[in-house]
Amino acid sequence: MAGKAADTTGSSKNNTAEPAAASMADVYNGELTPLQRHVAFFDRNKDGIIYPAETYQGFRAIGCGVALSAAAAVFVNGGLGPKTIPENEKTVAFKLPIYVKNIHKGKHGSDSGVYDSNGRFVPEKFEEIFKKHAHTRPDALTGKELQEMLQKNREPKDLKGWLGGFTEWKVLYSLCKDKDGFLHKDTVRAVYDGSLFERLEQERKSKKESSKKK
Ligand SMILES: [Ca+2]
Repeated sequence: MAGKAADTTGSSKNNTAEPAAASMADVYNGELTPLQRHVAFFDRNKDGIIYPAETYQGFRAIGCGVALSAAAAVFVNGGLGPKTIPENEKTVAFKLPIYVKNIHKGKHGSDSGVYDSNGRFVPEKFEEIFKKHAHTRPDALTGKELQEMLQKNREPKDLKGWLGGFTEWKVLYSLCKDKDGFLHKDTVRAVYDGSLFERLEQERKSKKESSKKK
């Protein structure tokens, strides 16, 4: 009895190679979340992955010193990177890549909640920062008020997340405060929508250009 072995194994031979690594840049084909836009600045070659060298270049481009930029590259990529690696993505861990696509997975605790867990902007939370902490003027924070906010946001036992937020805000404050020591609301808003870094880089470039001409 030669039972007819039905060929049920749908052996669909797929000879086309999987489009693996190249697809990381696809993140830029769709609409970015505000959180993705915020970090995309640091993806200097727009391949969808931020390597430490790019973080370094990005920090330098907005006006941070060599030491801070180098430290940022190690700590930001070391801290965030591993959380953003896509499943079944083979990666060389010591290269500390950050995947723009998955940046929302790298969100740390003790933050202001202005980005939700999907990386979207939450206007109410943004307003809350200034309602709660801007005592001197409604549309800006002093260094002291910033400090107060950071203390309030701190979740117990979350030193790492808190340190991350602390550093981000301190860097922002030192780069962007006005001559009277105020960090303005529209500046902070521009951090969250991702436009501030590009603006800072442009400003620095044009400053350099004008000093060359002299
Ligand atoms: Ca890149």
